[in-house]
Amino acid sequence: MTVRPTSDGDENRHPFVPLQFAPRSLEQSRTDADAFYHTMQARRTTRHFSSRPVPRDLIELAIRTAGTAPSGAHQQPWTFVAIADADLKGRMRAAAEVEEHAFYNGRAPDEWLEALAPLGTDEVKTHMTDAPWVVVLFRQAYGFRADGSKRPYYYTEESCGIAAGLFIAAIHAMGLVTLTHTPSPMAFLRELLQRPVNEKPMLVLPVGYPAADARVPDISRKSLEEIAVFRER
Ligand code: IYR
Repeated sequence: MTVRPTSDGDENRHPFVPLQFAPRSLEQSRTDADAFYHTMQARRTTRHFSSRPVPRDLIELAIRTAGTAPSGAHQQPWTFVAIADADLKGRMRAAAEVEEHAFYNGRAPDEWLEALAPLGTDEVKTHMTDAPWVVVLFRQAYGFRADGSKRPYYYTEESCGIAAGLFIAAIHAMGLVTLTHTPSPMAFLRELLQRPVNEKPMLVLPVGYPAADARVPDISRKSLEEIAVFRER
């Protein structure tokens, strides 16, 4: 395929530069893909964190990695707030536990609680105070123009979902653990963390080392046959 020459006069377009692409053999691709798959297959979500500190530069790297995600119109509609302040983590935990208490005691439909029962989740959020870092992903539902009016952002949920996945992969690849926690509702996070009105809290990600006695449910992942359909002719 040949590349269409870019027309002059399209002043809004970014300049285009050659793609940096390092070709590799099929054999190398298979080796690399297999290694990455095995790395990711070993990832587990745990609710049991050690208080062992994690230096800030590792959290910065995970956020930089998340920030490589593709996004609608390249608007990069995410803000990661990384909290190590024990007092603030304590206030976040207390507020989350208020909401979660209501969730587990009447707000959630029975069918939802039945779906969660095998995983042993509950309203006690020790991970919010045990983990040395709690990272909150805020989705920028829209932006602002220079005159302060609202500017639409596109596919912000998809974009932030992809960024969250890359963050989780980066944390795992550096030998740390994280948990995707979704206090419901979580609007209290915007107030506690003093974020602007266009930022909607989306995910709470405690990050750290697992506790020495960390446990995980004995569950398996769906097979390739269960999650994929190929149509080759
Ligand atoms: N938000 C609650 C409940 C919860 C919901 C689902 I779906 C989970 O997979 C796990 C928990 C909580 O964070 O405990």
